[in-house]
Amino acid sequence: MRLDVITIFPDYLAPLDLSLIGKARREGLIDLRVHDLREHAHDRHRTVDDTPYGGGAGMVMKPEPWGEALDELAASGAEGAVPHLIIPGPGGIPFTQQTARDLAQEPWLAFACGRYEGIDERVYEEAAEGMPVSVISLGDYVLNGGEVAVLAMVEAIARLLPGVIGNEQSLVEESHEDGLLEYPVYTKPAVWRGREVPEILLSGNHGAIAKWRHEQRLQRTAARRPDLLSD
Ligand code: JCK
Repeated sequence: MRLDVITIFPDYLAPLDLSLIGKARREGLIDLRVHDLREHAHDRHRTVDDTPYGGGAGMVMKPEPWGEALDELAASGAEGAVPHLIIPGPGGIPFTQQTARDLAQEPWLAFACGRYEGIDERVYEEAAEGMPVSVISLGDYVLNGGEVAVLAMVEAIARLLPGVIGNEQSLVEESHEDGLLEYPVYTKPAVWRGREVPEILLSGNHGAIAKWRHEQRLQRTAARRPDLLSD
């Protein structure tokens, strides 16, 4: 999968060099390219923002650098190919595991990271004439820009790609998704600071362990996420 990220803070994406995503990049499983929007701002101060028409607080990202950056991006692929453009925004549709699964099927994704109060609306309109565009929110809280959302979305998507996670069994277990939270997990030592691992897990009785884990998941979901049990 090819992934492009356009941002005024390329260094914000540095964590994507690390861990399993970094390894997948080095192995060529994902082709992730980060671009500096300011390379498309051509005035002396490489300006990317301006005051909002109609007034109001803060600044808005100017359309021209975005237009040039997206034109160049679309022209960089194979003949006729365009990316699915994801624009993180607090007013987008919610990003869920299903969104990650859907986007993991795409050959080419691009992420446009806004800052300030967001991007001039005409950029969305024009981009949508040449490529699929989705405005997606990481969740119901306010961030300062799209970069942190892109880190989360890229990690959630990339780990679903073949070969990115070493332990394929982890994904197999996840795919048995039934909308419940996970059961608690334990490792050695069997007693730590006087706290014992639940005896059932040491019993070797796999049927009883599966039953206990399911009960734990139900209890946990009722306590922490009752909304998931409503139906
Ligand atoms: C992209 C700029 C900052 C801050 C205006 C918003 C009422 C607009 C996001 N889950 C998420 N939260 N925040 C973002 C996100 C924030 C961004 C940008 C994504 C670009 N900002 C900003 C405040 C406002 N208020 C609520 C008015 C933008 C995602 N994904």
